[in-house]
Amino acid sequence: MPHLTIDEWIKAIEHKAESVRGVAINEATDKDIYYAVSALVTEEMNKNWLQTQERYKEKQCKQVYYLSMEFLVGRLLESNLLNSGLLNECNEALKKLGFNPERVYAQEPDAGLGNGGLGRLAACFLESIASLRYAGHGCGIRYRYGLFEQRIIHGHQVELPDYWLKEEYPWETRKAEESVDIHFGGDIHMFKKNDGSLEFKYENTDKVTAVPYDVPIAGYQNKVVNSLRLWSAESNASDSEMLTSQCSQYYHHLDHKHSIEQISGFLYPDDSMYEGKVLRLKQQYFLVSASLKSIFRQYKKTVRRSLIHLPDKIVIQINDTHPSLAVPELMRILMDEERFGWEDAWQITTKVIAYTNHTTLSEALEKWPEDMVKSLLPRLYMIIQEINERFCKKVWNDHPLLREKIPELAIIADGQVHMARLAIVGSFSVNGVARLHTDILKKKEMKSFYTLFPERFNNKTNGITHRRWLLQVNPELSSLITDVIGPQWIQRPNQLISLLRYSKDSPFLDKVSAVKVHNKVKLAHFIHEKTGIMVDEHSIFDVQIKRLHEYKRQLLNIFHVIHLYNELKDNPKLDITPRTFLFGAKAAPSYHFAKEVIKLINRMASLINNDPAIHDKIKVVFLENYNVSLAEKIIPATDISEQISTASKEASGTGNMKMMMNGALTLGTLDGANIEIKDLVGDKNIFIFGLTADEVLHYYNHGGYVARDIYHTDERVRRILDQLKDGAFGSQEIEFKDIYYHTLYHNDPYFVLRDFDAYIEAHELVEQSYRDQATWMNMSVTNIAYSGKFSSDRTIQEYASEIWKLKRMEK
Ligand code: 26W
Repeated sequence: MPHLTIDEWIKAIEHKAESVRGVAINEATDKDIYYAVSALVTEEMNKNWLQTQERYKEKQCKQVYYLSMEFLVGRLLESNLLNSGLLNECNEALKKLGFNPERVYAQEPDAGLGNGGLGRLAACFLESIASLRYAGHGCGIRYRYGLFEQRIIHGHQVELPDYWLKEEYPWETRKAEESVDIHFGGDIHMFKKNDGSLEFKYENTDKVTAVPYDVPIAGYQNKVVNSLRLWSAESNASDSEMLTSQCSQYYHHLDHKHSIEQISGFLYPDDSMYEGKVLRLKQQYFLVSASLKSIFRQYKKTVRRSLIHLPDKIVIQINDTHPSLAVPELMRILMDEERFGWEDAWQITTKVIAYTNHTTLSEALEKWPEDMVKSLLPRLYMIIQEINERFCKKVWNDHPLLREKIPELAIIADGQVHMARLAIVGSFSVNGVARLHTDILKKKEMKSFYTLFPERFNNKTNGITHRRWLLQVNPELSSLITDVIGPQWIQRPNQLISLLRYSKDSPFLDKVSAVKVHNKVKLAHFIHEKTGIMVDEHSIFDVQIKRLHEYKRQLLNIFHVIHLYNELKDNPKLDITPRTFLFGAKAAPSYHFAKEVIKLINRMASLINNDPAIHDKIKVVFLENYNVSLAEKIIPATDISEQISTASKEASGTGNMKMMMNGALTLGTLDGANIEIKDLVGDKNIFIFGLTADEVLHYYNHGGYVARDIYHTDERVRRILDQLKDGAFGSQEIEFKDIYYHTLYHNDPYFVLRDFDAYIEAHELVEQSYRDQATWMNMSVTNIAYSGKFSSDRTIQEYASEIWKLKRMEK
């Protein structure tokens, strides 16, 4: 395929449109062409997919399985073409046929099988694993409904179901013959065998069939194709079972079938907020049990050695605690099905499982009620109890100094099963996702565990795939880069550092600047089409795109906008660089405060954008339904990347990396990976403001912060808050008293008021800096040059050599 000429491509597309869609090319719609091209690239990938699997079997190389409740892959056609080396020819052929490639690719629904950072990270990791020729696969759930679709109606968020599987999804292959059965509930019978060992039999369990759907993950032009295996829950009651049942049981059967299918029905829309819903626990066990069974099957088929060698061949990375039932489930399989004793099973388990922590927010920590675990997963509950008892005994005996800490170390405590504790005790590696985050885990959040197991803790700073987030989304910038430093950066992103040589080269800077303007014009058209708002491509595009959460402080951002608006109203002649403030954010459906902030942003947008006194000096745009494909449009057009979380709260952030890589300058706090960005580019090339993590933690520990003091001393702050309370921005039904009371009477837990002054000052510096375009562009290119470190290729290399102990497949 790669050697097809453009004319051959045209023929192939015409042919496929006929064979898979039954249409002649001159009648074909964008959708028809989308399916035709997908079929072509699938054929190419399938050959390599088969060969890759054969090679793994033959070499019996060690493999990593990345278990995750979320894979936010977005659209796949363009990235599959790119990685298969077919993108340029395909684009040319499409144009010759009279199709707009972008419109064809836009026919694909976003696979929104994730909430935010954690899910998108999983997708970036799979791409880098394949591109670096590692044997590694994803295991997740094929939710019928992805994250809700967000509409903004009268300024309010409204959620619609995201039925992304409405039409055929061309990337998945159903593998019914590889289905496995998953058991819930039931009774456990214990037998003593002649040799004295115990045997467990389960009866009356609820059986659910897990059917895998495999999605190919192509490496960048290297013929490697790995798998993402997504499990779908099906009822296995056969028609004959239905037939023999009583009429009265017919509806009961249907009901039962429906409740089983619910297990892979929808993705829980909560990001960083734990909810003790039994269906979510079912989903977690479903993912874990199905994945482990399929891993065992694969191992037995290819390795054919005792399972005692499992850790030499397999490593399982669990993405946060959501799949941490892998620990007791692996123990169960090894003991009850494979007849290992406790000690051996424990040895194997704790050499196979590694755990990544993505948050220290206490409200996100998973704890399941003991009773729920016991009734849904009785055998796992017994195993967790045993793990807990042995662990607590060991602490008591071997670590007298930690005895008093046992209540906060115990896996089962106060009627709950603490999943992070289970994950730490049952794994050989615990990693955080940025340097500061890992330090906080060690020194604070998981201090006692760190004392017990210092060798387990390690940092793996996050990364993003630069092939999607630079090469694919910003082809113009990519070709400028390739023009001056050659194309090696695509496989070795660190080589972007060679751009430093051009960071003062005016002709080059002018071209980079022209590309930014081009991307801003494109985004401006899109904004106009979607919202009717006209924005000026010469204004500063100031962007905050991420889930809406108090700790991410979209509120601080909009307070600054209100402040600017107040200033302009007081002094309409004020000479400022025009600014476009862009927001994209979904709020969890049950998160009241977050929804209030969305309302406020939209309210300010309609007020400011339509106020003639402002003379278009500022515009505010809230783009609805922020998702991967929208991010791909916004990021290349960003000038200022808002990364303004309360220090210590954002574990890493990855949007910060994507925007830096596209030449945006970061306006941020010393939080998450912002710190590592700052260390690389230097203070001159980033706008840092606000409290440090130490200062924030000090306030939490020692008090001393009184939000009302700032309200009384800073009249800018007082004015804004009073405007919210007094209905200055609204009519009767639109008011923002909740924000007012929450901020002042709950003492502003995320330090919005405390950081306000520093934030305003940082914005002033941004505005001045932008006036000097030569310096600005120098800063911008410096950021691109240093962004190579934040490629997920670097992250994956670190996981592979330091945790997984994997070697790259030879070419
Ligand atoms: C149980 C509900 C729930 C769902 C998702 C709790 C917690 C989560 C995730 C941990 C939230 C998440 O996506 N965390 C983000 O992970 C990114 C990838 O490591 C980081 O860059 C972000 O800083 C972190 O917030």
